[in-house]
Amino acid sequence: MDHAADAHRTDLMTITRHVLNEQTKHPESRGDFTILLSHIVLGCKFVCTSVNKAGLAKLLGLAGEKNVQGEDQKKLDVLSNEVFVKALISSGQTCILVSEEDEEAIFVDPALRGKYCVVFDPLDGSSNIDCGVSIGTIFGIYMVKDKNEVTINDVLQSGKNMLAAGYCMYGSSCTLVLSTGSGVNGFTLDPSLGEFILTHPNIKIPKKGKIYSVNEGNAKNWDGPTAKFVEKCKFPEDGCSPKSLRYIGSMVADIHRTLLYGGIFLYPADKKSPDGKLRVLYEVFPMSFLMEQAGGQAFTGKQRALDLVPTNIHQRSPIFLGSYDDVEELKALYAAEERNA
Ligand code: FDP
Repeated sequence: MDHAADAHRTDLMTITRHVLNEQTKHPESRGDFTILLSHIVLGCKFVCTSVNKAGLAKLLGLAGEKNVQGEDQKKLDVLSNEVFVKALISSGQTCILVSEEDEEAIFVDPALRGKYCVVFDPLDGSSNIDCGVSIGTIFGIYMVKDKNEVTINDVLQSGKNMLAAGYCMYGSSCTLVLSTGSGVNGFTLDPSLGEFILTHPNIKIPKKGKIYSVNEGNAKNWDGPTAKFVEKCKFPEDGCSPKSLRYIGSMVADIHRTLLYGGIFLYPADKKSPDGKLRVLYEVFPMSFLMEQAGGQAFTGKQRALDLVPTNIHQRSPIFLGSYDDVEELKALYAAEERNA
């Protein structure tokens, strides 16, 4: 019997145990973050279960449709939003919530307030729900200075002020990837235990990758540097092999692959959408935070993504993120264009 392997198998590092371990590095901390995270984890488990049984439970389809009992059906993204909003408020640790699903930010009742702001997309990649492709929840966490005097500016901060960020991918397995600012760790849900177990410790993105990921259907509207970069991926000038194209069209799944295998994910500006498509607060920032923590880079075409300061909660930005060297190559093309302008 391999006792070492057996000891490893039976010594389960759950996400709560991992965060409590991290907490011991901050003697001043009182466990508030651990409580907040356990409520996020609960939301993820609920959404995971709902996604898995969506077809059976007839959760698919448009919000407002009636099911066979004549009851109003909730679309999965509407349901996921409700679950996360309720889980976050009931944690007692939040003061402002910004969700992709809600036009306005939610200011938590003062009696239930804590010191954290959570920005999130409860179910990203929703156009993929009905065909069973991987989708996910994305979240970022800020801390306010004074929970008694919160304003919208507490969330309109640059991404580099985030305390933590992560995503949960509902795919062939349910994987939660988290950074609290000291590296990136991945946890997989063991359905029999109902616990997320550390399966991908200290994720580091390869320095250079062999994959590019972009919606090429938009190519006719791209700017010069993006078009040139993609051309170089296909027809490299340095004798390297061309890169492979992989595009799921579900940000969490595309970023998850990019983190693990390396390469670059692009959602550029184009003539029709000069600000790109993806939202700064709950898509661009959390993914950029994770990418940098894993050793990669995130760039908007003009600046480091985490340096952006959004002026409205649903603002969009072009984004390029992935392996350090691949993003560096793209940055050089933007710099060259600026020199020649
Ligand atoms: P979706 O429209 O399905 O919700 O921001 C949402 C998002 O998906 C991302 O998850 C995904 O990366 C992107 O949009 C896909 O956009 P395109 O269909 O324009 O490629």
